[in-house]
Amino acid sequence: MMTINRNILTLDEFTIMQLRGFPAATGELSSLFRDLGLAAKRVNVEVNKAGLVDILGDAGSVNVQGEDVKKLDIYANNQFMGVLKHGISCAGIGSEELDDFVVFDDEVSNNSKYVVQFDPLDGSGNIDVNISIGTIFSVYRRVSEVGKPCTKADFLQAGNRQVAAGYMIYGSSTMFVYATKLGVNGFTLDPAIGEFCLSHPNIKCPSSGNVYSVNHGHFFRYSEGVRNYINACQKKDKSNGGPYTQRYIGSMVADVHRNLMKGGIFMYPGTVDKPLGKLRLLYECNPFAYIIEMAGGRATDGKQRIMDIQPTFLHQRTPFFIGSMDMMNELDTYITGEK
Ligand code: P6P
Repeated sequence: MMTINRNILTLDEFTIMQLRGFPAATGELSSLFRDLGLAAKRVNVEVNKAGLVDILGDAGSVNVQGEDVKKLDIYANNQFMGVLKHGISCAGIGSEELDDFVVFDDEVSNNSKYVVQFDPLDGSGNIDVNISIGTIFSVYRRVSEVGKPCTKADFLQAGNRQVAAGYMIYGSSTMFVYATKLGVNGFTLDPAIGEFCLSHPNIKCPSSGNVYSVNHGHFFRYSEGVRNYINACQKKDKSNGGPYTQRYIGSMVADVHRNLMKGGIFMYPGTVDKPLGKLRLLYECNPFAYIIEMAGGRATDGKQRIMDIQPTFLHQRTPFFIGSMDMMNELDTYITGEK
């Protein structure tokens, strides 16, 4: 682990310092994080004033998910796509807001090493009621030949091939949290200087916690194993790691961020009518799965490691369970029927 001996270390300084130990590093990944940080600052400005200007409310359109699209979704999508297209590191993107992958196909982009999948503004249904929302991203090294346009194969890699992943949370403060094989680090935006500053170095997810996050409204549509685990959570007391608290904001970035920092489990199970659940594999589940594993936790679809799922299309969904190692291991015993 790198020794931090500065009062303020900005995102740019940190990423450069981290990669100093890798002579082969070209600086493209540092540049990618700088691009993402710039877009996040721009989105943050609009999120912070969403109630003041007519950026709120439906844009009158419906996205590929069939969901009403808020104007901020479109704005955020365009900001992230713009900085990545005009940067030096990204050959193409996949976005929740776009029907298909986007190959940038210009001379600089075709010579870029990475592709990025992102959900530009997750939890956007909460924009109108001022609940924390976020951006989620996932970075892959392309498998296609550099120098040519990237291909679908670049975007349909399993999550275990991610080289980085992260999220921004636009909440009481705005944070940029990202993971690489070197660990998970959190940066808080200092509005006074317009920089993301290292505030949470070397984040580790507590091996257990007492928070469980799930939408109880779907309870009777979950599998028996999941229902049994939820019942067990409600019966916890001091004798077995409880009592537990149920916390569910309806904004995954906020729920998972809290559980990452304090310990806990977040569940978006499949249901009898929607066996694959709601959350998308490529740009919601894989990134958080990478982050939680780098922080010492686990993420599964109830049967297998999320990052081992071979994607088949951009918007595919998966049941999603993520959190502290011990809590995830206990969940398994209910899903497999041991308990
Ligand atoms: P439900 C937001 O729309 C989102 O994708 C996640 O951020 C959130 O955790 C989930 O959906 C909430 O879904 O069905 O519980 O309202």
